[in-house]
Amino acid sequence: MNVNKVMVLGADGYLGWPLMMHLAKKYGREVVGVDDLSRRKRVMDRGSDSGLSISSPHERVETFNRELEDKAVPIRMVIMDLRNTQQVDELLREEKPDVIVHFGEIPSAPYSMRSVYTAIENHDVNVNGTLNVLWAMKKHCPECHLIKLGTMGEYGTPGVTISEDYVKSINGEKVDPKAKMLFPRDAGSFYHQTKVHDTHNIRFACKIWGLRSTDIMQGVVYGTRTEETHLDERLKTRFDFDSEWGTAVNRFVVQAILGIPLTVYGEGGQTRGYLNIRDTMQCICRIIDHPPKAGEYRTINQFTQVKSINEIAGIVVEQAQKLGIAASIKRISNPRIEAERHRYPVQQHRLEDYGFKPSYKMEDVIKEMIEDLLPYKEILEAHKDSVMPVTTWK
Ligand code: USQ
Repeated sequence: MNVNKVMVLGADGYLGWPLMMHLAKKYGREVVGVDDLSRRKRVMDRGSDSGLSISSPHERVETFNRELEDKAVPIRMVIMDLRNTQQVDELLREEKPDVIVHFGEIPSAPYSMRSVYTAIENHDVNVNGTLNVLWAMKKHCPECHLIKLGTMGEYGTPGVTISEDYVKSINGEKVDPKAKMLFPRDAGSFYHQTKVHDTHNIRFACKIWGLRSTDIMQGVVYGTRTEETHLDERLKTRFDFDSEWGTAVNRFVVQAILGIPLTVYGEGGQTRGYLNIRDTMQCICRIIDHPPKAGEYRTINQFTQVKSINEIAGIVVEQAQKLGIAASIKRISNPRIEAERHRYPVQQHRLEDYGFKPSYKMEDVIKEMIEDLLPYKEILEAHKDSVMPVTTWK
C-alpha cells in the first residue's frame, strides 16, 4: 500500500499537532489536518488553559511550513466539525487520503460524567463523528487505512490477561474463529463507553464494507515535547493539567511545581499502561508502515510501561526533589467509581511485530517535564483553581 497523503483528525490537539509535524518532517508525507478547535474552548470553559502557551492554528502551520522549507509538501489545516455529515463527505471526496489518523474526539472521562448534557455531547462528537468518517470512507476512499484512537480504558480492569487477539473460547467452548469475537469491554466512564461504541462500529464497517482499520487501545500519554515541538517556541503542543482535561502524570508534575500535594485518588493502586508522547509518534508511524488487509479490523494495545498511581506519584516526588522542589502526596477521596487495587496483566505483541522499540521511560522523562514547565509557572499559577476535581461519578 503506497502512502502519500495522511489526514490527521484532531490536528490541533495534544497528540494530533505533533503527529502532523512528525509525519511531514521526518517522513516527508503530505499531511492535512482537520480540527474544530473545540478543545481550546472546552478547557477555557473549565477555567483553565494549556500550561505550555500555544500559538494559534494559523501561526503554528505558518511557522512549521517555514521550518520545512521545500523539503516536503506544506501541511494544511482544515477547520471542521466532524459531526457535519455533508462537510466530512465533501472533505473525503476531495482529499481521498491513503491513511486517516483519527484523534478527533472528546477525550475526557470527568467531562463525560459532569452532566447528562456533556455525556450526550461526548457521544455525539465521538460516535457520530466516527460514523460520518466511516460512511465517507466507504463512498470515497474504501482503500484508506483508518487508524483510530481507542483506549485501554475500554477493557476496564477485568483481573484476567487483556488480549489484543480474538477470544478463542468461552466457558470452555471453542469460539468459531470466523466470528472474530473481541476481548470483552467494561469501560469506566461515559467517555470510555464512546470508544467502545466506536470499536464496535468500526469493526462492523470493516466486516460489511471491506474497510481496513487499526484500533489503538492506548494507555495514558505523558510528556511535554517531541522532536518537532522544540524546533520553535511557536510549535509547542498543548499541555493540560486541570481536573477535566489533564491526565494523571501531567497533572502530578504541575501540582509538584505549584506546591499542591499530588492528588492521589483513593488508595492509589489504580494501575494503567503509560507511554511518552514521543513513543506515541513512533507507534503511529510503525502502524502506518504496516497496514491491515482490506476488510481487516485489528486491535493494538499501545503503551510501554505499567504503573500504579502510587508509583507515579512517588516518581514525581523523587524527581522534583532532585530539582530542589519539595513535593508531597495527599490521598483524597476518589471522585470516580473504579477498582483501587487490582491486577493489570496485559498481552501485547503487535507493536513489536511492526518494529516498534520503546525509547522513553517515565522515570527519566519526568525531570525533563518539570524543567519544560518551570518557565511557564505564571500560567500554571493563574489556573491553580482548576486542579482539584469537581465532578464525581456518584
Ligand atoms: N487519578 C488520580 N489522580 C488524579 C488524576 C487521576 O489518582 O489527579 C487516577 C484516576 O482515578 C485513574 C487514573 O489516575 O484511576 C488514570 O486517570 P487519568 O485521568 O490519568 O486518565 P483517564 O481518565 O483514564 O483517561 C486518560 C485520557 C483518555 C485515555 C485514557 C487511557 O484522558 O483520553 O483514553 O487516559 S486509559 O487510562 O488507559 O484508559
